[in-house]
Amino acid sequence: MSDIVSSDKLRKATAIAHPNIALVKYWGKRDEKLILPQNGSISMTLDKFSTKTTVEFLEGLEKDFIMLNSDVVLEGGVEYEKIVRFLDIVRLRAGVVLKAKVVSENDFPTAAGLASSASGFAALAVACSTAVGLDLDKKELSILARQGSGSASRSVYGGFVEWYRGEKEDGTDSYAEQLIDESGWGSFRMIAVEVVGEEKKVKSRAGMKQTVQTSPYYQSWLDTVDKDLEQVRKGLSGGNFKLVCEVAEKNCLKMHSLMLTTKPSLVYWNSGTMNVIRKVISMRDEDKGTECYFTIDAGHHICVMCEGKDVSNVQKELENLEGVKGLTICSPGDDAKLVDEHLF
Ligand code: 2P0
Repeated sequence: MSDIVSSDKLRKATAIAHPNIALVKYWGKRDEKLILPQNGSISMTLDKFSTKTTVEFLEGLEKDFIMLNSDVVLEGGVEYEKIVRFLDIVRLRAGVVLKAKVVSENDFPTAAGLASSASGFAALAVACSTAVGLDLDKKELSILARQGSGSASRSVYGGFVEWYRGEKEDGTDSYAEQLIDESGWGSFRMIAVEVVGEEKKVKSRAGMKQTVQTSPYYQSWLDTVDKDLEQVRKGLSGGNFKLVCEVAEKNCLKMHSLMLTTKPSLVYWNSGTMNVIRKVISMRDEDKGTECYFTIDAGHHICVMCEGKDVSNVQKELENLEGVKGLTICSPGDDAKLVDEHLF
């Protein structure tokens, strides 16, 4: 696809996007290059964290200049190449050859266990497409963000979001759409629990590839995930907290079963993660128990879902657990959007 733009459309642009946590997970690709998933997924966008990114395509730059978090200038390596590859997709589409200056800041530490690639590539897609003079709608932005990182396709939207698997080989039907906006279920809380421990050794991209190739349970995952999506969609549209979270927790456990049965095994949890899991289950199972559930991505950190009325109770139980470093209470966040204040 090519939408050649004239050079007077070039401008400096800045965007903000929030990370998301999946209720039904994405784990495995059917196309590595276009980043097409093996299955659809549903997530909640988190209000408390964000990535802000400024992009400008400039004369006189010999290579793309990329700076992250105020002081890290990427000079090469995997992260640099990932971003340059993404800029190349945008340049090709716009018919622009100029190199870009990209400055990006997260207001959350990578150690908080949230995938910065989701908010990172969603913010980059919005800022970069605007800076180069492309006028993309939300669907096109989601498709573009997806090509940076799969989960970024969902962070284009706020609230609760579904990313479709799609069937086409060119990926034009694999994009995200909003199911409910951020005000549609304002009492839903996702408590991001930071757990003490070392950074993960196997990143999601490599891990999910190994799983597709080696886990004997991968076909069972694919056979059951559509039912999970249907149930979560039903729970979200009917405001059924228990249904959404029961399915989300089971879906997370299924994904971790895939990880455990990957060769070599992907064991992301540690003792702190287990302490939170056990506490959530025991709080729920007590007489007049608190309605709370967990979900975990590819790491040792964990998120706990509850309703606004139960937050202080859940917080009290979790904050002093061994291995827990900190809690951030998140509500549904909003769409990725342009802002006026630039980073340079
Ligand atoms: C998700 N994760 O649905 C799942 C659950 C982690 C566990 O999406 O290779 O950084 O860039 O498409 O999006 C993390 O994977 O991977 C992820 P790429 P991404 O949120």
